[in-house]
Amino acid sequence: MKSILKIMTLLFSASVLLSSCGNNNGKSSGNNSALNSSNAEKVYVAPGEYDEFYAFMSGGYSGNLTVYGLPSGRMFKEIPVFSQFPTTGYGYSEETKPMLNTSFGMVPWDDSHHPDISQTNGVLDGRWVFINGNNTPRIARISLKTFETEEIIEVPNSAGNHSSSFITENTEYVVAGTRFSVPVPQADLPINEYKGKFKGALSFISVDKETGRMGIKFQILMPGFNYDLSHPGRDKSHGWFFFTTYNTEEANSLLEVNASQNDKDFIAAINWKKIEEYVNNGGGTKMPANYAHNVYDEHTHTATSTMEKEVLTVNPADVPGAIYFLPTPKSPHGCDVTPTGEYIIGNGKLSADLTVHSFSKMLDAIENKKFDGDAYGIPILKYEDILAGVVKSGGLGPLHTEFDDKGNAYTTFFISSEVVKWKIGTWEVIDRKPTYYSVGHLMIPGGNSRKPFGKYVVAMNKITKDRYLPTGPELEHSAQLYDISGEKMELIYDFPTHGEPHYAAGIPADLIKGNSQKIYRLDENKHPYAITSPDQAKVTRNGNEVHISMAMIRSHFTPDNIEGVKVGDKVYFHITNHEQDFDVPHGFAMIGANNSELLIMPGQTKTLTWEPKQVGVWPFYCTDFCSALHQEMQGYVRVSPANSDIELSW
Ligand code: K7E
Ligand code: RUQ
Ligand code: CUA
Repeated sequence: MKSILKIMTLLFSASVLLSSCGNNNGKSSGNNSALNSSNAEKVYVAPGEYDEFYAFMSGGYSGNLTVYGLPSGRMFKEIPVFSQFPTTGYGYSEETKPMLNTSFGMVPWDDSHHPDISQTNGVLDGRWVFINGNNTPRIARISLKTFETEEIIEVPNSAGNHSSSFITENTEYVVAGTRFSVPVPQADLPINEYKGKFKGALSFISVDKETGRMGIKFQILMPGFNYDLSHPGRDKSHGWFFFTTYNTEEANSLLEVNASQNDKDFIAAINWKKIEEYVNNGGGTKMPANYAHNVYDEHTHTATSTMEKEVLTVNPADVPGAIYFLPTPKSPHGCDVTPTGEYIIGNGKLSADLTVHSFSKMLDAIENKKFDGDAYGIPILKYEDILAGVVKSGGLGPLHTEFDDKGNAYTTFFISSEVVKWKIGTWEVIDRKPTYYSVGHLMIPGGNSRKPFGKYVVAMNKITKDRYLPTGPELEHSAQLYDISGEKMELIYDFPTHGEPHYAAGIPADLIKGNSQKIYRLDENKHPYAITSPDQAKVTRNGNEVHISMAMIRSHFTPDNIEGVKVGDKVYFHITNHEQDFDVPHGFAMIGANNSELLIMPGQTKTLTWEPKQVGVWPFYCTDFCSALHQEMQGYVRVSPANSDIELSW
C-alpha cells in the first residue's frame, strides 16, 4: 500500500508537470480539439437568448451556491447560504442573521460541497436545492422560486458533514453522513481511545412535501469509520441508501500505515425504510442534543432560530437485517447508483479499477445469509457474491461517477486527469478525454437521478494552472463542458467558477424558469416594521434604541432627514422597498456602518443597525442604480451629543 501511494504521488506530480509545459504560443496547452467553429456554435447563446440548463455549483470554501447557465457558462447569481454576503446584506441584516446561528454561536462561514435538487418519483422536480455545510455540520434548503436560502438545520453528533446532502426519490429525506467519527455524546476522552468509542452518525432528515420544512427523523449511530460519500437507491433499490467508508481500521491518526491497511473498506448499505418503520413503531432512543434550526419566512422576510433539544438515535444492533457492509477495495470515495438502481459503484481512490456491486445479488446474498463475519454486529457480505463487474479503466484515482440516458457512465480520475466513459453492464471503456487539470466531481443534469438529461457533462477541476490569464498565485477553478450527445465526448468549452465547486446539480431551465418569483407582494408583507405607504414612515425612540420605519421608492427615501439621534444610540433602519416591478431593488448604505449595506427586493423589508460614534450630520444613500435620479436617492441623519435634548424629528 505504501509503495502504491508513493507511485501515485509521483504520477500525480508528473502529470501536472507534463500538462503545464508547452505553453509558449499564447494559447493554452493541450487542447486543440476544442478549437473549431462548430464547438463555438454549440456554446454560443445569443444576446437575449436563454440557456438550456441551470447549473447550481457548490461554492466549497465560499460557503455559497452559484447559479450558471449551460451551455454558455455564464454565472447568473451567487446565492449566499452559509456565509455572510455583503452584496445583499445576507447574514448582516437583522432578518437574516439568525440563519447563521448554530450551537457554537453565529458561524458565518462554511464549506459547502454537494448540492442536490428535490425529486418526485426519482425525477428532478425543481422545487428546492439542498446543500451541506461540511465544517459546522449543517444542511440548507434553497427555494428555486425565490433563489433564497429558506432553511438551515444543524446536524448534532456529526463532524465533517461530507456524505451529504443527497435526496431520496420522493424527497422523503435529505441524508447527512459524518466524515469524522466523534464521541457521541461529545466527551472529554483520550483521542487514542477512538476505537470502539467514537461513532459515525448518519442522519435522515425528513422534508415536508408541501413546505420543504426539514426535521431530523433519526440518526443511525454507526461504527467509528469515516463516512465519505453517499447515494440513495433508485427505482428498484429505492428504500436503501449507500455510504462509502474509509478508515475501517478505526485509526485515530490517518497515516497510511494506520488507516489504509485493510485491503478493502466498506460500502454501508442501509435499508432506511426498515429503520423508518422501526422508529415509527416507537423504536430508537431519544438523546439530549443541542442544535440550531433556522427558518426564513418569506412573508415576514425574517428568519427565526430555534434550539432543538433532542434527537432520536438508532443503534444498528437493535434493527437486525437493516444494515450490511459491502467490501469495496481501496478507500472508496464517490458512491454512485445507476439510474435503474441495480448497480452501486465504489470509486476506490487508490485504485485504477472501479468496483461495481449488484443490488439484486446483494439481496440474494442477504436472503441466503451468505456472510463473511461481521463488524460490530453488522453482517459483512462476500465480495465475490455481490460483485457485478470491474471497470478496467486504465485511469488512476477514480473519484465520482454520473450517468447519461443511454446506459453509459462517466467517471472522473483525479490523478490521471481525465473523464472516462464506460458502458453499464459490459463494463467496457468507450472513450476517455483529458481534463485540465485534476478533476474532482462531474455533473450531467439529472445525472444522479432516474432520468438524466445526457447532453452535456461538466467536469469541475481542482487545478487551473495555465488555462487562464494569470491572476497571481491563485486562479479560479475551471469547469469544462463536454458535449456527450455522440459516442465520443467532445470538449467544447471551459469557464471559471467561484470558490471551489465540488459537486453541482443541473436541471433543464424549463423546469424552473416559469416559477421564478418576480417580486414580493407588498400587500403580503407581514414584517413587523413594514409600512404600506411612504406617508406612514415614522421614527420612534425606546431608551437608546431608535427605530426608523422607512420607505424607498424611485427615487426617494421617506424620511430623508432625521434629527434627534444621539451618540450611544443604536439606530435600526427598517426599510421597505415599495416598488412592485420585477428587478428593481434599492440599496441602503450608511456612512460608518461597520456591518454591511442592504439590498432590498421589491415588496421586502430589511433592517440594518448603526451605532453612531461621532457627532455630525451623516449621509446615507441607495447603492443600486435604480433610475435616472438614483444619485438623488439620499438622506441625512443628524447626530447630537449623548446629553443633548434635541427631540426626534423627521
Ligand atoms: Cu470528491 Cu467533497 Cu464530493 Cu470534492 S468531494 S471533489
Ligand atoms: S455613477 S452609473 Cu458612480 Cu456613473 Cu454609477
Ligand atoms: Cu434606489 Cu438607487
